[in-house]
Amino acid sequence: MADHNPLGVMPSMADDLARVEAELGDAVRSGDEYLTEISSHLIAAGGKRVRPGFCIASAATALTVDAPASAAAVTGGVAVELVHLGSLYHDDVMDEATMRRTVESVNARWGNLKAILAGDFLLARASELAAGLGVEVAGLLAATIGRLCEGQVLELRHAYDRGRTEESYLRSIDGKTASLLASSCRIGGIVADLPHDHTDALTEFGRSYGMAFQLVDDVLDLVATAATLGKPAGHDMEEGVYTLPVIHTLASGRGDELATLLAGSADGVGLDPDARDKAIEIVRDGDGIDVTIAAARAYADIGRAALGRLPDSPGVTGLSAAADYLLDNVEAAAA
Ligand code: GRG
Repeated sequence: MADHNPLGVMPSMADDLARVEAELGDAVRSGDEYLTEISSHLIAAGGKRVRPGFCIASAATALTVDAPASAAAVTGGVAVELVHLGSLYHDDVMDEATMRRTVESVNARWGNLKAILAGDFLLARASELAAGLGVEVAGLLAATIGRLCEGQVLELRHAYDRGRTEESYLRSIDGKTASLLASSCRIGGIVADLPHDHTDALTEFGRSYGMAFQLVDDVLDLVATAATLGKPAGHDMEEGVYTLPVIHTLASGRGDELATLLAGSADGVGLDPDARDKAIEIVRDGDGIDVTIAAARAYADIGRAALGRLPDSPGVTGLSAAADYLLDNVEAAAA
């Protein structure tokens, strides 16, 4: 795990995540070498491994001292990362993305059909691993894949919709992002055989953190530099995905001005770079960014309160540090 990763406060985490890497490689090995190559592409490209880290840290809340993760916690982490990867493969096909994790996207390299099939293969391998962890984990992971689809379909239904509501936006990010972080924590709790109230508290932490995570991601899309993002700022607006800062600005005094700019874009056409930069300027000038960071902070607070229902442990310290880091990072970027 990279040095800046807050779960690094847990001494055993680096070794645990090295085990996750090895198991990820094993999980995507197929009898067909070509499929193995396509399915390994984004694993080799890196990624923060937040979801396996959360699964392992959640399982570690069962212990008061630092210790290597159990085999089941590592396998749970691999299963949730494989679902995340499968969703990235499919998401990049939908967005016609050319880059992911700083490398060429799978669809750009091998085409949409193979990217979809390799994404399916990743989900299949995730399901197989989850089944090995028991019926409850298998059922939970399957339900979570369904939640990702629901969140994504809701987002697609409101593409280019200048009347997209905050409620609809929050429901979408709950499904497409928060549900998998919630399940990553819950699976850690289940495999560690934690009492139900502890598993529920971890699930609530994961969901709240996931909401904050997506809100932060959506702010960064508007305030970070193109170099940091690996794509121009304002990409979501270009794609017709109107996130909370934009929804808030559309309802403000400069809403009509922004709506007129956005009306120049339509599915398949997009905003031209001048209109995009002007739209970013309008959103940054208003308080939509601050309102969104405040919403992220409120979710992080709910998550930390949920952790407060657990006894102190290295796992709780790691998860809490992750919530602090998320907010510190976006506040610095938006300053
Ligand atoms: C087939 C499971 C499946 C889903 C289909 C495509 C889709 C429905 C859902 C899209 C879900 C999606 C891509 C949500 C965005 C989540 C998100 C914030 C991704 C970025 O996560 P990071 O920052 O990425 O953890 P790394 O690369 O670090 O892992």
